[in-house]
Parts: sequence; C-alpha cells; structure tokens
Amino acid sequence: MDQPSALRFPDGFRWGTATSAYQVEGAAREDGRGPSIWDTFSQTPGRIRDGSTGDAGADHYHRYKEDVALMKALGTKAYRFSIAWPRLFPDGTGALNPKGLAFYDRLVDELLAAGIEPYATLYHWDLPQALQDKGGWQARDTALAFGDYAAEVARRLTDRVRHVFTLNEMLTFVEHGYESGVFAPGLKLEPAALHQVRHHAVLAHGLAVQAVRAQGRSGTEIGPAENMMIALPAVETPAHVRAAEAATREMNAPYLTVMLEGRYTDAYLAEAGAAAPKFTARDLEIIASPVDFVGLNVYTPGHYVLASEAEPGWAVVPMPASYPRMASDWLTIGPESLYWAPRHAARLWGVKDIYITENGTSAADRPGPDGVVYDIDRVMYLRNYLTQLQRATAEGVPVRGYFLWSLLDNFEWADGYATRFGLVHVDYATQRRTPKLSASFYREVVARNAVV
Ligand code: IFM
Repeated sequence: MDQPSALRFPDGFRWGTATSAYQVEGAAREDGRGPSIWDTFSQTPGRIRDGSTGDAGADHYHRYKEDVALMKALGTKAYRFSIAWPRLFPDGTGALNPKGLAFYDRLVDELLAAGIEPYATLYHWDLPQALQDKGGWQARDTALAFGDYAAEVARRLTDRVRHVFTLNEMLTFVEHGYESGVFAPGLKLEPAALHQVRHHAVLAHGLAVQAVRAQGRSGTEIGPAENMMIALPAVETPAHVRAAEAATREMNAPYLTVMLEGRYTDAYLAEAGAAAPKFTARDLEIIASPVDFVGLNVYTPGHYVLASEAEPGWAVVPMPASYPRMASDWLTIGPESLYWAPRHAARLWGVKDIYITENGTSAADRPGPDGVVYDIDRVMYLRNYLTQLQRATAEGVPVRGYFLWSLLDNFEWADGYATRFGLVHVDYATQRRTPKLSASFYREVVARNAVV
C-alpha cells in the first residue's frame, strides 16, 4: 500500500546528501593543495579526540566516482559538497592552482552525468593557513580575500554549478574556533575581538554573494548555510510560538538576523556594549545583499522557550539531565526543530526558498556479522525528523529540498573518526564503503517522495 498523502512532500522536492571537503576528501598534500587551519589544528597533539587528522578522510578525492554511484543508487538528485579554498588557492590569494580546480571539474561532470545537481559550498571551515598567519577571521582582509576566491569559483564553475552556498555554519566555526577554542584555529578571544570575527564572517558572506552575482553565469542562485539557533515553543500555543519567534530572532542576531535584516538588533548591540563590532553602514548593505535562498542546518532543538511577562518576553526552559540524546553528547533529540526552523525563517524574515542543508545523526554504527550496520537509531531519528519537515511543507512553509548529513562516515572534526554520521559505512583501513540500513530507509523516502 502506498503512503497516506498526508506524509508526502511537494512535487519537485529535492532530496540530496551532503559532505565537506576536509571531512571526506583526504589527499591533503596532493596536486598542490596548501595547508588549512584544520591541518595545523589536527596535527597539534591533544586537539582531536582520537589523535587523527583529515589527511586521508574517506578518500573521496580518489573515490568520487564510486561515491557518485552510491548517490545514484540512493536515487538522490542533489549533492552538496564544499570546495577546499586551499586547493584552489594554496596561500589563500594569488594564482589559481589548476590541478585543484580540475578535481572539482571532474566531480561536477561526474555528478551531472549521473543526473545529480551539484550544490557547492564555498567555505566549510578549511581556511588556508597562510591567511590565518595574517590574522585569519580577525582580519578584515580575510573577508575581502574570500570575496575574490568566490569570484574565481563563480567564473570557473557556474556554467555547471547553479547553486552556491557561501559559508557553512558561521555560528559553529566562529564560536568553537574563536571563543571556546575546541575547533581550529583553537583561539579563545576576548569579547571585542570575537564580535569582530563574527562581523567579518557575515561581511565575507555578503561579499561572496556580490561576487557570484557579478562573475557567475546569470541565474546562479546563492545563499548561506547556517545552523540557526532554534527556539522552540515548549508548548505549542500562540503566545509561546510568538515568544519562540522573538527568541530565535535575538539568538541569531550576529548571523542570520543581520544578514536578512541588514542591522544588528538593539539588544545585541546593547549587550555587547563597548565590545560591539566596528562596522560601517556600507558593511551592513553588503552583509544584507539579497540572497536566493536560505540554507538551514538542523540537528538539535537548541532551546525550548516559554512566553514570559518579563523582558524580553521569553524565557529559556533549562534542559533536564534526562533529556534524550544521540551518540554525540551535544545531539539532543528534537524532531520538531525540523518544523520550527524553516517556519521561523519564513515568518521572521519572509524567506521564500529554504533548503535544509544538513540534518542527520551520529550513531555507534558497528557492522554486524554480515558486515552491515543495522542503525535503527538513525532510522528512528530520520523518520521522526522528516515527519516534522513534512508537516512544515504541508502547511506551506517553502522548503525546497533536504540534504542528509552525511553521505559517508567522515572526519568529525575534534571527535575524529570514531563518531560516524554516514548513510554509508566507511572501513577506514580499506576505505571500503557499505551502505547501512538507514541508506535503505532513505532510498525509500526519496523514491516515494514521502516519509515511510
Ligand atoms: O560534521 C558536521 C558538519 O561539518 C557541520 N555540521 C554538523 C556536522 C555534524 O557535527
């Protein structure tokens, strides 16, 4: 029997998978690639839980054809990958490295030949080390260099790549890399410097939007891929929903809110006080350059809130210790976040085209005696989250597509290789790929365009 219509997605909904360069490519020193901050960071003892690096990754650089065949077997029609800035510009600026570009040419051609639409992300955290040596994201020049890099990608690839994302998860790479220091480059900045890094990240986004518009083929679509802080109404009543919207706007003040409103909120500037970022009116215009879509990476419910009598009109509900989590301890389970995140974006900012640019989960993922991973916890997670996404589309929230994180097990940043997010298991000793049970589940979802 077919699925009830209530669980179907709109016609033309794009189903895809996602990866990022440093996490899957490997080939860290091949064909002229320069070092990135993640090479430096992962080679520093004590930074990565299992002492590993992204040197080998999932060897996607050499096995991309096999990986495209895996996507085809899933029935997905879209693939979101990232371009490694240090492959194209080993020092961040200067002459283009043709061998680096050639890899993305090969990958894009292979995808198109398989009927899979390429969605390219310009920055997924692998800043060229040479730019870090000149101040990294603390320096305004890094944002300008990013604009130049984006322009070159636009000139070279937008004849075939029609959708481009600017920076992936500014919130994560800034807060973890420059505040807590648990991600590259491992800094713990004072508030004023940290606010300036945030500002340079959104400025880089705006400059890239303008560069792609100026240099890309006409019709190229561009937008951010951000992990919005999602405030969920703890109880779904109109008052709590209004409170959750207000909280979401404030919680995203230095990222999505300024990008989509063209101003920092009063509360954000007041709280930053003397440490507020230094910016000009022109910066704000650049940052708010119109985008074609907004990408949202959605994993956890973030914060549950309730309407409150007191300022600012909402209050965060503390997360109890008993709250359920997946294999990664940060990954609290909240399927309804996949309903509220796009709904908030549509209502707060009038966003007309939304992609879920990442969603998925880690799991313990041990192969059984037959070599297959029976990851029923990932299937449970996906079924529940996708049910909520379907609820959003059924109500008219304009979500155009969904990219599951991730196609493959890969280098999970400071957690190394032990934490697995893939639909496809990777045996790192042999680089052998084996689809997990969740791959069968996802293939059915894609084939029926419905939650199964
Ligand atoms: O692996 C990461 C990805 O690089 C960014 N978003 C979250 C994923 C899981 O932690």
